[in-house]
Amino acid sequence: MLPPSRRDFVSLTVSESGSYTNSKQWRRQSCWRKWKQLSRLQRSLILFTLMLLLQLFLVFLFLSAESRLEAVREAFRHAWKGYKNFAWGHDELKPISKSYGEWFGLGLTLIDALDTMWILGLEEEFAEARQWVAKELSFDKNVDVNLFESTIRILGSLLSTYHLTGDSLFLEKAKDIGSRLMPAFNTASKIPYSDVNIGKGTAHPPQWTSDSSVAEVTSIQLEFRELSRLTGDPKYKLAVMEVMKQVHKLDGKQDGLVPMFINTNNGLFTHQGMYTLGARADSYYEYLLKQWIQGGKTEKEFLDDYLQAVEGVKKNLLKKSTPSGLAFVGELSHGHFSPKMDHLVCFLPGTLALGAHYGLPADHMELAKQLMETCYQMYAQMETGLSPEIAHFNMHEGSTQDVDVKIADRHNLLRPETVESLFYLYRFTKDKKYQQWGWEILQNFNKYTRVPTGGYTSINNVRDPASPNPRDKMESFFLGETLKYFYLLFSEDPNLISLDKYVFNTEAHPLPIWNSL
Ligand code: DMJ
Repeated sequence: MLPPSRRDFVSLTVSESGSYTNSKQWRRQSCWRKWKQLSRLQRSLILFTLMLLLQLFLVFLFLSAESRLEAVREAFRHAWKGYKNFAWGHDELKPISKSYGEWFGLGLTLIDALDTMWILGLEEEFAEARQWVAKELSFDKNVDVNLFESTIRILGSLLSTYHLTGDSLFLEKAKDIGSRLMPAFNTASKIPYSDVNIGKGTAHPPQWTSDSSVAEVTSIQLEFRELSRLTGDPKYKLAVMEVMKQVHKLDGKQDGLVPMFINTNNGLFTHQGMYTLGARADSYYEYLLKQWIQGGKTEKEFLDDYLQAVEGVKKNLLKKSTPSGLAFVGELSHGHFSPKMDHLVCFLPGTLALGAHYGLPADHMELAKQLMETCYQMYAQMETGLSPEIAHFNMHEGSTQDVDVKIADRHNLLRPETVESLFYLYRFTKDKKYQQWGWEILQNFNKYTRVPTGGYTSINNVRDPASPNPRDKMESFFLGETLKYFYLLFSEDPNLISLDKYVFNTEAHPLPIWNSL
């Protein structure tokens, strides 16, 4: 029995509103009293145990983050092993046939992966790749390259690697490829051709058309603008800004949404009336926001066009699926809505979240979260847990599943967009579910696309776990983007490529934000 002065009692106080409010307060006082009744030894023991549990919890968190980071490094090493053994210095690994494929003949995978190796801390692999760049890489070759692909993968990676390492080798190579790509802009309209011969200095459109794709001509700006800043030569920036100036003023947009093609002779949109956030338009929207960020938020036309486009998406392309009500972004063709969404569109949650981080309306973040869930479901609802290239969402009442996949769309090319968006969403919200979703996806890549002798392969059928049917190709963006974004997603360090200092190009190569230097 307690002495009278220490006996527990309940003191009730009436709040201003007249209700009794102190049961919590009472519990707190009672705990405090019990605590004071303990001996010093008992208190020390309890404190010690609590501290121990806290430390164990922190160690557990650290180890689970560390083991996920290590799993990404291991995946990279495995991919690199295949590339090194069977495709060294060539564009792409064919892991099943243990050979390689050429696209431009410029060691595309090796170059695309440079900054990933640096970020993952793979020093040995980086050193041997640097050696190859120093000794073997030559752009003085009679080859046709695609302006957009070589800008985002080669120029982008060289610039990024230069910034991360401070090694002037990469800047010299960036200047070389950058200047060799410039003939693409010698067109009647100044809208660049799709292809350039970097040895001959000639350029041309594809054989079947004089059009270029809108995404391609409007997603080379971050790289060429940065090249001008670094070299002090304005010609690169002027060329790409001219494209943006023209596209900004062009007729044929719908609520800020752009058609998919533009003619290099007259500079007008072609195939008008078709709007998508997928192939051939996707990174136009991404680069509007990112140029505004790169330039220190001063170039208002980019922001205006971006904000208008987001409204355009909401008004024309955003719908909900049945039965689960997943928000998705479809396509519009001459006023007819199609519930088709490319996996490529999954860059959008990340871009919207990045905009919200930079002060754009909070509802962009809400939309980002909804679309993120949808992109995750495009993986989770498949039998392999891997997304198809294209999903069709059901909208009619009574449908029992949200996502349908046409037979021709069942492939997975190891694309990065969903992992990219998961990275942004995790950085900004710290919600662990995004890391967990990414972890599931990485495990499914390991289960269905990893080739035992080295490398990962695209697959033909995400709906058949028993027979996913390998395509025998490892795209360079798997190393350049997908694995890099996995690593950044699992990292708890917000300063590992801080989003206040860097902006990622559309191939995941971080470039500096100018006013943050
Ligand atoms: C990459 O080359 C880039 O991310 C581009 O913007 C879209 N296609 C691939 C990845 O899917």
